[in-house]
Amino acid sequence: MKKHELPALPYDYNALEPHYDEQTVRLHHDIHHKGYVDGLNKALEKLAEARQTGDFALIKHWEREAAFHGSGHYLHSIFWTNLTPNGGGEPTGALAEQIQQDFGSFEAFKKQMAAATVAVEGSGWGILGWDRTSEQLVILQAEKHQDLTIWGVIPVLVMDVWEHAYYLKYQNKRAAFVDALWNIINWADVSRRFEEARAK
Ligand code: MN3
Repeated sequence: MKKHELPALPYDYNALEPHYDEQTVRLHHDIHHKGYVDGLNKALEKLAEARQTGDFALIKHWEREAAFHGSGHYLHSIFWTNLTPNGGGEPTGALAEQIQQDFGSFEAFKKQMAAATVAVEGSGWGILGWDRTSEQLVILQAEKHQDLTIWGVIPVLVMDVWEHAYYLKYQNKRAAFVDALWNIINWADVSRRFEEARAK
């Protein structure tokens, strides 16, 4: 069976300073993200075992574990590449045009994205995604990693607001962390994900 692996960071642990501090990035990637990869592999192993033995007594538990850890792993994999030391500013090209069309302006999009992300109840994410059904960009909140999704939406820009993502440096100031993220957004990556999502 195929094993999921923790992807390496595409930059050094301290590359996103001062907006995102080295200690948090190190813990976030090496401990938290790795935990989701390990949790997903374990859940998939247990489901394979259940198929072999025919004992599905714990099916709800392992399906839930697979959804939780799998969504955690996938969203973190997008999160790291959504960021870059040379980031910030505004997107260009097709993504910029689509944001203009679907949100009115980049400023209006940014305000809604930040407000939605800051207001996530408990642990979760702000997500900009491509909705293949309506063929437009939408902003979602995800509680934990997997709740409140719209099936068919492909995430292109994700903002992690679990406390582990910012607490060492920003304590309870989630809005300040979201504010800082805009300085390190990798719009080239977001644009690439958008173009790929739209082409599918
Ligand atoms: Mn996280």
